Amino acid sequence: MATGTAASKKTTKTAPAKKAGASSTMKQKGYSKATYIKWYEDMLLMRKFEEKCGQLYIQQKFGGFCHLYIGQEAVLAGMSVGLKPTDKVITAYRDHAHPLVLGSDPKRVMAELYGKTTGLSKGKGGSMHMFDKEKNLFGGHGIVGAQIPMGAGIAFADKYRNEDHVTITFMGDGAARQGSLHETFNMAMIWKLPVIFVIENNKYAMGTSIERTSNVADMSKLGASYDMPSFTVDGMSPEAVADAIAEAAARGRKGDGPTLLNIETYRYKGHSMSDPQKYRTKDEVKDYQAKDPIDHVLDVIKKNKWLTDAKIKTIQADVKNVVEESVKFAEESPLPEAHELYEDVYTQTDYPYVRD
Ligand SMILES: Cc1ncc(C[n+]2csc(CCOP(=O)(O)OP(=O)(O)O)c2C)c(N)n1
Ligand SMILES: [Mg+2]
Repeated sequence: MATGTAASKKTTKTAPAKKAGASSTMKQKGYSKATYIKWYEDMLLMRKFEEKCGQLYIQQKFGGFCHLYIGQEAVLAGMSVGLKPTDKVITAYRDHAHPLVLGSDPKRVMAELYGKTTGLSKGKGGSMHMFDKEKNLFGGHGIVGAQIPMGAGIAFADKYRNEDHVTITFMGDGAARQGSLHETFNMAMIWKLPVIFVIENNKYAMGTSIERTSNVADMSKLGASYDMPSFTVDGMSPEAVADAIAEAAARGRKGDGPTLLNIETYRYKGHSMSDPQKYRTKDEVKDYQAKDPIDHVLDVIKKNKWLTDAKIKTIQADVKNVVEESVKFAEESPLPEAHELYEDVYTQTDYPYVRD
């Protein structure tokens, strides 16, 4: 990973509250040809999968909610390099892309959206509840902020068992305003839990901007009163995200405790599928699209002549094919039977309060 072209200079990490373990000048590493190609493939899959989800939702192929990740892909691309596969991931309801980047079968992600038995959560969770135990994905949570204490709990379990894992706990800028964040931050710092709290700061909670809900708009300051190392990261840059997450993970593994990353990103689409987006201008959206992480990564690949145009076209065709196959699989899969409603509810199979 240390070879190849120098990473982009987009990093804007700052340490507003420079405390134990925090460095205000995190160095940006160069990333290899293989990493850039992987980033391109992964981010293209996330983007195309989500575009397809949007189309399918409009066609009423599946119901429930549907929150698309389009625009935020660099956050997960960076994570995939900064963490190990054995590390744990927990997030909110904008969660279709997480299993994709963690290596879950896209067919099972699509089947979950369709509510089919072959889905990641056996069709019982839908869009907001993607879980994959094998890939250490602990959901997919629809209650805003619910995953914040749970992420710390997972990290606590690893610390208690002397396991060398780190838990990354994603939350939105709106979720970061839940009271449980403060209890969690306090305990995570007291116990020096191996957890990375990531605010996926896309500037809005539904239609409400940070400026309308926060007296202090710099969200990295939320860690200050807990002396938690806290940084702001350019979330349109996979390099900056990978650097920040790798450094935070190293801190967690060393026993130095949690890190807060305020990752500044942007969602190009509405909050969910029914959002007229009156709270922002088209120019604001265009400004972020001009910094698109997929375009950036492809640019680096082309400038370094790492892939021929033919090979790039092959990747694009392969991604299209994976998405189409996932739709076919989801459509052809069976719906759950009524009796499945009572299964997987309690881990204790003879739980006394379950009746036929
Ligand atoms: C406890 C709770 N309150 C309110 C809601 C309704 N709600 C769903 S999403 C959302 C906005 C959250 O925004 P943010 O955390 O910034 O995440 P984003 O959608 O931007 O990814 C709200 C208020 C909810 N699901 N749960
Ligand atoms: Mg938000």
